[in-house]
Parts: sequence; structure tokens; C-alpha cells
Amino acid sequence: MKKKLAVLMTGAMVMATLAGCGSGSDAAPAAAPAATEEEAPAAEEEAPAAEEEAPAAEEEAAAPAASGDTISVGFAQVGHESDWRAANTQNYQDTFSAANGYELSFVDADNDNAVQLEAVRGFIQQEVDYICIAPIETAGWDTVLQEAQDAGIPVLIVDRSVDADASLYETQIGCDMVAEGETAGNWLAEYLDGGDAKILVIEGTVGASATLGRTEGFNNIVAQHSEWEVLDSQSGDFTQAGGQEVMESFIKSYSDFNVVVCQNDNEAYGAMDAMDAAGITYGVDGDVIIISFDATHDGLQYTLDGKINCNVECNPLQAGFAADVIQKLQAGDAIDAQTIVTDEAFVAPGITSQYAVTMTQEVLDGRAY
Ligand code: GZL
Ligand code: ZN
Repeated sequence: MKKKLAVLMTGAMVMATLAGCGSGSDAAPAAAPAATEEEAPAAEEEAPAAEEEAPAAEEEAAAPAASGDTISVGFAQVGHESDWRAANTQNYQDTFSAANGYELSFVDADNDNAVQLEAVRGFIQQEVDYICIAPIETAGWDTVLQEAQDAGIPVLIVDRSVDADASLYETQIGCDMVAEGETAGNWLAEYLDGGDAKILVIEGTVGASATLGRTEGFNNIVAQHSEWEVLDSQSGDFTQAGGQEVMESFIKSYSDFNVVVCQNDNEAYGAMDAMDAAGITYGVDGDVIIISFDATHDGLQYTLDGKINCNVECNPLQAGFAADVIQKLQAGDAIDAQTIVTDEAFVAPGITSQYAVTMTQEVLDGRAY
């Protein structure tokens, strides 16, 4: 077992940094390789003279990489429920590679909270240097985060957020889900221009911060429009099958809807399949407006084709920000308490909007995922 040196915990700075991701092409900074010998002060150079009492372990700034070791990172990933998730996973595997000086232990929790908690406890047993968690749900994290802290293992909360004491983890990295929901609502108001809306919402995974935030943000705008009505809102679990299932049940119950909000692209694909089967038209030339989230490649292809009216981006290429935090912690530098990965929105050709970019083939070709 590798000798474990406590990494100096620097006070996280309060401010959040806005990390531009724009059209998904200027993604997170490429992960810097783990600090090599000459870059990080080797622990032994700072060791006090033999006769002096060595500083207590927790005060010692150390950089495992200083000894030339690789940095071990345990990543408890949500699952493989969506194209967005696949892009996010690939980005972590590319960033935390052996070539970059990392040893990545990856667990796909398959959208199962118990599996995810067990994965984190496994990383603690393994005595990894860092743990990254993309929490399936916001709730239920205090105990295991305390266990990681007691074990001296810094935790990064990535992609989504947790409802836990912020002193139990180093930083939170992800998109602003409430802002994404508000962008969708603001675009709809601009597009309807005072027209009525009977809205059905296919929500993401129950209890996920992406679901809670997008729902809250969209409803903030709904509240401003008395001519709108949300007929129903059910979870499609961020999957295509879930989107289709919920849309099929909606079609059985409602006949007068003219807007369907899908909280990710895969749910939108399922909803489109269900509406096709029921002979319901959608998109710029159809009876139903579709709003989606993620702006993955296929989602933007459907937007370019006019099948999805508006697609709000959430950039999955976030691993570079996590690697940046780990490098700073290795060096004993201050880190930001939160990194907000900024994003934008896209609309179908023929639509111009103050809230979104109008899709073209070159916009699609320029995307990084
Ligand atoms: C958003 C992410 C969500 C995506 C879905 O940051 O957590 O989870 O919107 C994914 O595609 O399942
Ligand atoms: Zn209005």
C-alpha cells in the first residue's frame, strides 16, 4: 500500500469561477499531466531537520506525484443512461489516463444509489488519493462524505450537486441547471409571443440536481405566464425508454397539449417515437413544440432538422476542470468552491432568438461532442 501523505487542505475560495464552454468546442482545459518531480516540491525537501519535531501529518503539504507516483482517482459515475453520460464518461477516461499520470478506478453505478455509495466506500478502502462523485441524487451523502474526510481523501462533486455540508467536499463542478430551465422558459415565451401553452414535462431522474434545477428554472418562467398551463410532469429517468413510456401515457391522458419539455435528448427521442406512433406532429412544422436539454450531437441534428425546436446545452466535457482542481490540491494551492460550466442554447433553422444560436450545419460540425 502506497505511503499515504496527507494533502494540505487549502481553504476553498468562496467565489465560483465561470468556466466557458461555449459551443462545446472550447471545452475544459486539457488535463495537465500530474506534477512531475521538479514541478512539485518533493516532500523530503521540505521535511524539517531530523532533530525538529516533524509537523503533524495533516499540516504537511504533500504531492504524491512528487515521489513520481501516479495520482489515483476513484470516479463514481451516475451510470450509462444517456448520450450525455457517455460523452462525460469518455472525457473522464481520456483526462484521467495513465499517460497523464493518473490511475483511474471507474465505477458505473447504473443509476443505483446503493451501488454508488458502495463504490465510494470501496475507493476509501482502496485509499485512493482523490474521489470524484457524480451524484445520482442530491440526498443521502453526508455519512459517506464524512467517512472519506475522516480517511483524509479529498472529494470532488462533479456534474450534479449534493444536498450535504459543503465542508465535506472540496468543490462542486457542473452546469447551472436552474439557469438552463429558465433559458428554456424564456425561449418559449419569446417563441409563443403571448400565445397559450399547454405543457407536458418529461423530467429527468427523480431527486437528481439536474432534474430539480431544470424543473425549478422552467417553473420560474411558467409563473410569469398566466396563459400557460403545465398539464403534467413525470420522470422519464433521463432514458429514451423512459421518455417514450411517459409520452405514451401522456398521449392517453391529454389531447390538447402543444409543448413537450424533455429534460434530456434521450427522453426527447423516446417522446418523438411515441408521437410518431400516435400520428402527432412536432417540431417547427408540427403541432407540438419540443424543448430538449443536453445539446448532444444527435440532439442538435434533430434541432437542425427542425424536429426539436429548442435544445439547451449542458456541456459534458468537464473532466479538465476536475483535473485542474486535483493539480491545485497536489500543489497546496487554493481552489474554487464551485466551478460553473457555462453553456448556451440552440434553436431550429428559421427561428431567431435572443436566448439561443440558430442551428446550421457548420454549428453542428463544430461541436466537440
Ligand atoms: C446534466 C446531467 C444529466 C444530463 C442527462 O449535467 O447530470 O444527466 O442532462 C444525464 O443526459 O443523464
Ligand atoms: Zn406570457
